[in-house]
Amino acid sequence: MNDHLVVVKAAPFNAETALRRLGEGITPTPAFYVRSNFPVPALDPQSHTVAVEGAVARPLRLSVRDLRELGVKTLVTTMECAGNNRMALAPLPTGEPWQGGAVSTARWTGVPLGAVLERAGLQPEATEVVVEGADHGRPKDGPGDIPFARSLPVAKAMHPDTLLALEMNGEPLPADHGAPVRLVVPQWYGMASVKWVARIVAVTEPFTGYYQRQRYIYDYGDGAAPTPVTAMQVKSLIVSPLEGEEVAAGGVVVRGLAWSGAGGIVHVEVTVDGGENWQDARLLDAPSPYVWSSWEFHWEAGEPGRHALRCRATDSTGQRQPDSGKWNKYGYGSNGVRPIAVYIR
Ligand SMILES: Nc1nc2c(c(=O)[nH]1)N[C@H]1C(S)=C(S)[C@@H](COP(=O)(O)O)O[C@H]1N2
Ligand SMILES: [Mo]
Repeated sequence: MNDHLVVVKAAPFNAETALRRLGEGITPTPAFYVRSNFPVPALDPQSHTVAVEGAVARPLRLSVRDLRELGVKTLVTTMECAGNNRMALAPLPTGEPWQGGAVSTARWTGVPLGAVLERAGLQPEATEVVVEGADHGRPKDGPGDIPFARSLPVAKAMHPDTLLALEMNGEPLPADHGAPVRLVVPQWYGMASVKWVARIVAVTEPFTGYYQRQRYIYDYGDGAAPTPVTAMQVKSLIVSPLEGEEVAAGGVVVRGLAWSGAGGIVHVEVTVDGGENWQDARLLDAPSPYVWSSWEFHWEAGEPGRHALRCRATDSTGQRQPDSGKWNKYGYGSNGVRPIAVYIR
């Protein structure tokens, strides 16, 4: 598609951000990763409507203009696909073979989903809000032709920062990212941020759709009941130097990113000696808890040859990135520490 993205699947189009394009706070829109389960539905922003139904006092059908008139706000969030770094798990689980680039950050402008639910008169017996996209298809092990749909607990749906986004980085949403309206759920893995929103249904029973119960679940294969994938786990990565790169001996600035769906990053450590010593990296910014932090580390690059660099992050709740991500059947939440090989000339 362009030199910012590495294609993982041509149709439906799925691509991850080239690692050399990560690192600026906001990811330029053409470099933002794309993850779509089905072909992109062609929706006309002039005539498209969003139905709001189920356990509400006043069912609604809202045009994009009606939505905007409810009042928009803008926020910046980091979004990561739950399958990001699936390739790091062994044995490799089924699913798109994502390496590390299915994570990006954008500035979103939209209407709080809560404002829409309030306008519709959300009833007190509602427990979840199902958001359905206009895209559909037949997953191999699925129940036939189904739309992409996920539910949120009412509290998350009513959170003032859960947005029905109309704009991305100051422009109308591009088709691949859910035009003309998508959900943006800060701090949760990307599957919650339903694109091409067509229907919002307040329900009084737990939602059992395919993407709620058969996919985007943690199934550890130990016989325990699978649990739904929700918040992003703590993770960090090195964006410079990159895997395989050669650097001159002397002072090298190692740069990277770190994020967590549980809140801000308080600590990033780096090891350049095979894990004998972990040293603190310097956090360069303290953005909102919704946004990745960038960090840097001064490495005195000495002996010529191959060196393994590693980083690990700790978030404000004390969660530290594990040495290896916990294997699960569909390969979600893979947040283990990943060494990269760098060569000193
Ligand atoms: N309607 C719809 N919404 C969707 C998806 C989808 O396949 N269909 N994929 C989800 C997943 S798994 C992710 S990670 C994010 C990706 O959003 P992006 O393509 O804008 O990066 O969209 C989510 N929303
Ligand atoms: Mo995803």
